Amino acid sequence: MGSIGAQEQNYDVLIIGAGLSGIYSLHQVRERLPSARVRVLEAAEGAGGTWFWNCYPGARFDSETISYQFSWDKELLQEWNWKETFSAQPDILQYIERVCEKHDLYGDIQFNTRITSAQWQDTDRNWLLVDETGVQYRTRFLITCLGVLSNPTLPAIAGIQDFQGPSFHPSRWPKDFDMKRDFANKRIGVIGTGATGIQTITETSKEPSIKSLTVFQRTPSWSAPLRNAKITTEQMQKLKGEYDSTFQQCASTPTGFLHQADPRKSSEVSHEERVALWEKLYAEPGFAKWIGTFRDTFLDREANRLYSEFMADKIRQRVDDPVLAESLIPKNHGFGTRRVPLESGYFEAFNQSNVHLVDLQKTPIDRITPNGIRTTDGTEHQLDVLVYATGFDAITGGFSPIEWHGKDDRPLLGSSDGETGKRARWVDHRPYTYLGLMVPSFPNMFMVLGPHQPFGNVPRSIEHAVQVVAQLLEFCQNKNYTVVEASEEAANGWTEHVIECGKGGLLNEVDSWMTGINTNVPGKRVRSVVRYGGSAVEYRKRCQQCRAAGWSGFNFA
Ligand code: NA7
Repeated sequence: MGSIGAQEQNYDVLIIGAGLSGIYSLHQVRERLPSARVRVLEAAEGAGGTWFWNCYPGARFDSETISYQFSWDKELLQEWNWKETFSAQPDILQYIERVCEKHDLYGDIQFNTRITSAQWQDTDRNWLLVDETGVQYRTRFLITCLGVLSNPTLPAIAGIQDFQGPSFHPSRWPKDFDMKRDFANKRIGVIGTGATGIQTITETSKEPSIKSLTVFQRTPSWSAPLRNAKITTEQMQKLKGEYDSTFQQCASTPTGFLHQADPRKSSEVSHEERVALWEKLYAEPGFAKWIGTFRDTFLDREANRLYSEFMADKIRQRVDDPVLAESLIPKNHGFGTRRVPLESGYFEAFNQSNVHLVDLQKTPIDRITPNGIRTTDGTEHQLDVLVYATGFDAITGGFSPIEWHGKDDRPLLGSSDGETGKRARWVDHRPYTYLGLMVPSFPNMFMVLGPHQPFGNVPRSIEHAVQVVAQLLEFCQNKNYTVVEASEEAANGWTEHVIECGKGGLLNEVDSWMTGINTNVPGKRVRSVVRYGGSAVEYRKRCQQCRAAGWSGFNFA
């Protein structure tokens, strides 16, 4: 690949982020463009992205480990022994560190480097990046590996700065945390009951030395059993022998998971047959109960209502106090229309005398005080520690901490009621992309797991996106192209297609991070289609067609 300058801070390819996307991008760039000067810039002090940051108690995969690891290193697949069906965060991080060591990736990853601005330089045909200390980096090509859930958001609640005890967002959990030492005899409060809150709450509730745990719930979640188990040596050997078929199976399903929907509609079968399938799924580990149910469950309101009622009864059976059980059952959205958090004893935690639920629909938070949380009924819930499991500025939000200037100085993000909104490519966080890989006006800037890509089984989506980006870079190198940019026509077509794919899906009719909502972020209060709702198989086919047609939809110079 041609050199772009003599100074040390000049690169051919820069990658932002050293999570799974970033480290595999580095590996692919090295493989396909061996002479390229490539570097990963990472804000954290270690690799792993999501799995580096989210070290809160209870953090673990709720997708099957076996299908949720990298598939590209066959040697490592045979070497690595997983301990559990759903791996815990420390084990995942250890695995990622092993990937980096084995492939000697650390030499090209620069940690503690937080990029704050990225500007396209039309004259030089490169990107100028600046980090928070003012150091500049120039690169011909830029691969953003920013993560879908990397920008944590604290709740927009009055008095948050007043709380005197320790407080943290789970994705910024103290690295030296020790549950026995730090939570012993403490009154702990958790705001938020999404997947993160549910893992944190369940794990914390199991610690016998805590004084109390108070859960502040605005919207209950349709949580269901994870059913984790240890993997024995014999089981691991067997799993290793099946990896080819495991990944083939993932490649054949719409979500990239091993599970797929039952081909029948719920209306086609009797009540007994429906319940038989639901009971079977409920007893299975992982997302079987979300993805494996009747195919109309997330398209047809009545089908969804029936399944939701079945799931509501399961919650009722697990919570001793019937009034409390009703508070824990979602009423404003159906099962699986938001991401289903999987748990290991979450509902039973509320049967403990030291675990309390504050239903914020009945008594909203008035403010955070120095000693706890005051609700609108005047009660002050006394707390020693406060956990804000209040989610992320998801998907487009990963791009927010960087000030983007594309071609003609166009911003990436802007609000419709501000000056920037007039020119921004993603007005009010509504994505506009081609294949979720590039944005017009942002030449040479690629996205791995950007908006408009399928998210399902994340490592499967990452591997595919990274390979497409690396192939496109290889194409540029072979043809001596120094600029590649998605055309407006292609981006219009793709954005329309993504919106079309989302129609009729119940998931797109519910507020959640998957529909672009975050009530704590101004400009994220209106739903938008942020992820590709078609099947991952279809997505890959479309990328393949684009490539086969000489990368149609991209302009080269
Ligand atoms: P989520 O799923 O976005 O959940 C955030 C939770 O925090 C949710 O229960 C919110 O209630 C609650 N929340 C947010 N802001 C507030 C305020 N201001 N007051 C009270 N409650 C609030 O984030 P997670 O981190 O749990 O999970 C994100 C993904 O990570 C997950 O889907 C997995 O893929 C991994 P709300 O529902 O908005 O009423």
